[in-house]
Parts: sequence; structure tokens; C-alpha cells
Amino acid sequence: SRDEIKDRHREARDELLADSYDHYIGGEWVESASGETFETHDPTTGEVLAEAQAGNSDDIDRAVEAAWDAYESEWADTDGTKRQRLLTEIAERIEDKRSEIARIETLDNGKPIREARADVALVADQFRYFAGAARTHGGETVPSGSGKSIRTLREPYGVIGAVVPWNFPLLIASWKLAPALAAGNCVVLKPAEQTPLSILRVMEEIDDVLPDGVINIVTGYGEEAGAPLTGHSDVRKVSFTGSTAVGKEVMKAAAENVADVTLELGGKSPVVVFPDADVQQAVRVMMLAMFYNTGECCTAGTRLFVHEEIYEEFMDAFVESAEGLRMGDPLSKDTRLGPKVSEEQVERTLSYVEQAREDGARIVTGGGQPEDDALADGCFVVPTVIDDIDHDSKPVQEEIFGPVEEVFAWSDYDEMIEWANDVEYGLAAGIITNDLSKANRAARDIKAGNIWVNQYNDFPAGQPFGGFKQSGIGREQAEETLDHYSQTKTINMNL
Ligand code: TXE
Repeated sequence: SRDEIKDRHREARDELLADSYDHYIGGEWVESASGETFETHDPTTGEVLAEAQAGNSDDIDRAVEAAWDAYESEWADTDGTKRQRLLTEIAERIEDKRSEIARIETLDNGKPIREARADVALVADQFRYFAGAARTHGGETVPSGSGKSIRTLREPYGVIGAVVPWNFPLLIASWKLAPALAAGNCVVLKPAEQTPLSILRVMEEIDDVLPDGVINIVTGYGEEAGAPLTGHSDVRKVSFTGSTAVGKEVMKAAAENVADVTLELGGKSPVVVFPDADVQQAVRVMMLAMFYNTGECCTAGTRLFVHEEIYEEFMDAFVESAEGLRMGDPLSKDTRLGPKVSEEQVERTLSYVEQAREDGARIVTGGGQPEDDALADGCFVVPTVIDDIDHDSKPVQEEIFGPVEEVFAWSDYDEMIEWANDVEYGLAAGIITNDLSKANRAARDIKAGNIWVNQYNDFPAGQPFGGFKQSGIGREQAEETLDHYSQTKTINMNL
């Protein structure tokens, strides 16, 4: 019931969280320069979880300075062996507290606890992966005559500015922190204002691992704390994950300083189901592709192209599975669908559904909030499936970022590929077929940075991740990521 959920969440809050959190700058917990704070809410109950500092440019200046101090006094001189040891230690500390950290993530973001646990395991693995990579990242020798020696070094940028969103608060933070540190940089990171708690909790846990100032966390809003960081003249590299609209602002701000950028932005990813596909298998993949993390995945397979031969059979099974997803208290281990992160996100998602309805599309299932009184306090949106919708319409062209699938029947391969590519995004795509040559052809034809065949949303460390077109620049969580967090220095010696 409503009261039981509230009680469980209050209890978890009291056990796991402090009332108030500070910025983490130069190894110290400090209040914001302005003295202002903001509240972060539990999207399941609507109640306040904790207060965090509302940072502004003064806090960012202080953090960037602390990061440069740490870089110049100590961190720049560490070698790969030492960084490997420290990153491994971070992974171990996180693993030791995995259950606690996962519950905090669920409280703050609303994701089902089983998904929060999966996130935390990936976070630890991200640090382990880059711990190893720190040992291998080096320059090269350039062939030259015997009188010369030409070689390159991969040098860190110094201080990285990172801004992360609320859908995978800790996981995306780790995608930036681990490679940045492995490549020898210090970092100032701003979490999303909706979800600052998990990274702050992790910093408490690893406070004594790194030298002071190597990681700095400044909490706050985008305009007030994010913009001064991404436009800071002493930040040589900016790494941002979030909306494409803000990504463009970030890129402009970085351009003022000719700073390098890694951008991981929105998506509107197609999934193609071929006529030979096993319908049940295709439905299983789609549950993961569309409804994982309540549809709050930049990779979510939101445009589904099903071959007309199996369209009806597929739709029946798909709608049945979507309706059967267990929606409820995300702290419960049986829950598959939690609330969205905020009221604002609920409104945004439902306004797209409304627009589709007005455009004459068919809402096959869902399209609103659950009627269950137990969920009345939360930011829940029921799984929604839409068809008979126009490719050019706004709800198809723009990112909805909720549990809303748009389905199309196809028969002509070339036409289907044209539709699949007809959006400004190019982050990910899925292909479901038992015919390997068809899978390979579609994988080549679809313009996206990540293609999954007969599976979806699988993110092992080591697999490059990033987007084509307006979905972004650069690749994360792989070996090449270290190149994005370092710059080449060429040394040409006359012997
Ligand atoms: O994103 P923002 P919002 C998409 C998704 C969602 C939409 C809006 O479609 O519905 O974006 O979400 C910080 N300079 N994605 O408004 O604003 C902000 O504080 C520097 C896709 O939450 O892009 C937060 O930390 N930073 C996405 C981060 O940017 C700024 C994940 C992301 O917030 C800033 C999230 C500024 N001017 C949303 N303005 C994905 N790719 O996974 C805001 N921020």
C-alpha cells in the first residue's frame, strides 16, 4: 500500500543517508560559497531525501583550482602502476558497499533495485578495466633515419570537467572518472541536480584512497554550476552526457577555450525485427531494449520496425509482455518498472503521448499513469505502445525518454532502412533475426554507433560506446577512450 511504500522508503533514507551533503573539493567537505542548498527528492514517494549544495561559479573556480593543485603537486607524476593500484582499490571499496550504494541509487533515481545493483557492478568493473588500461596506454616510435629519434607521449590534459545526467548517475560518472584518472588527469564533476547522492556517498567511501583534489564533486543546477564548469578557461577537456540541446551549448562553451569535448547525447534508436525472428525471443529483447531503466536510456530502442508478416503475432505478444511488467516499489526485488526520475519527466513523456494521440496515432496500450493507489505518490508512467504513427511527427523524431514504444510495420528492406536512419540521432540500433547475412547487412546500413544483434543494452567495459550524428562525439568505456582523455606530445631529437 501507499503507506507501506512510504514507510519502507523513510526507513531506508534514515538508514542510508545524511540530512545534508556538502561539495567535495580538495579532499574536504565544504558548503557552497553562496550558502544555498537544494533538495533532492525520492521519485517513488515525492518526499525529500536530503539537501545538497547549490554550487555556482565560485565553487567551480575553487574546485578547478584544487584539481590543478593536485595535478601539479602530485598526480601528474604518478605512473600507470600506481594508478592501477588506486583504481583497483576504488573498485574494491565500491564492491564492499555495493548493496548500500545500489539502494541509494534506487532512492534517488527510482530505478528498480535489481537494475541499480547491475549498475554498481558495472561501475566497479569500469574502474577495474581502466586500472588495467592505465598500464598499457603509451605513445609510439616514429620511423626515422639513424640520426634522429622521434617518439610520442600521451600526456594528460590536466583537469577534466565532467557533467553527468540522472538516468545512470553513478555509472555515467564512472564512465568519465575512471578513464580520466587512468590517463593521469584530475577531475571536477557535476552530478545531475535530480540525483547527486550516490557519487557523494562513494566519495565518502574512497576519501582516503586518492590524493586530495584528484576528484572534486560540485553539486548544483545546470546553468549555475554546469555552465561555469564546461566553459571554464582552465578546463582543457569537457566530458558531457545529457540532452543534445545542452550538448550543443557545452560544445560552444568549450569552443571559447578550444577545449576538447566528449559528448554523449540523445538517441531515438531503431530496432529491426526480420520475418524469420522467433517472436518470443524478439519480445524478450524488446523488454530490455525499451523498458530497461523505465525507458530512461539514451540507447532505448524506441522505434520498432517489425516485418509485416509477423506484425500481428509480434504485437499481441509484445503488448501482453509490456502490460505484464511488474510496476511498483523499486526497492522491491521483484519490481521491473519503477517511477521516472521526476514530475517534470512524467509531464514531458505524457505530453509526447498526447501529441501522438492528437496526430491520430493509435495508443495500443498505456499512455498514462497507473491507477493503483499504492503508486499514487510516485512519478510512474505505464508501459506504452503506439502504432499508426507518422514517421515525420514530433513524437517519432524527438527523444521521449520514457517507457513509450513506437511500432511500424515494414515490408521493403530499403524503405525500412531509410526510415530507420531518418532521425537526427544515431546512437544505437537493434537487429533481431537468425539470418546472419541479413543481420550483417542491416548492421552496415544503419547509421549508429552501437549495434546489438539478438540482444540489447549490453555494456561490458571495453566495448566502445558513443554516437553518430547528433548523438555525440567520442567513445566511452574502451581503450580508445584513453586517447580522448590525453593529448599527443611529439619529441623529435637530433642525436
Ligand atoms: O537534461 P540536461 P534534462 C535527454 C532526455 C531528457 C532531456 C532533458 O530526452 O528528457 O534530455 O533532460 C546539466 N551547461 N537526456 O533537462 O539538461 C544538468 O544539470 C552545463 C538524455 O535533465 O541535458 C545535468 O547535470 N551543464 C540523456 C546534465 O546537464 C548543464 C540523459 C544533463 O541535463 C547545462 C539525460 C548547461 N547549460 C537527459 N544545463 C542521455 N544522453 O542519456 C544543464 N546541464
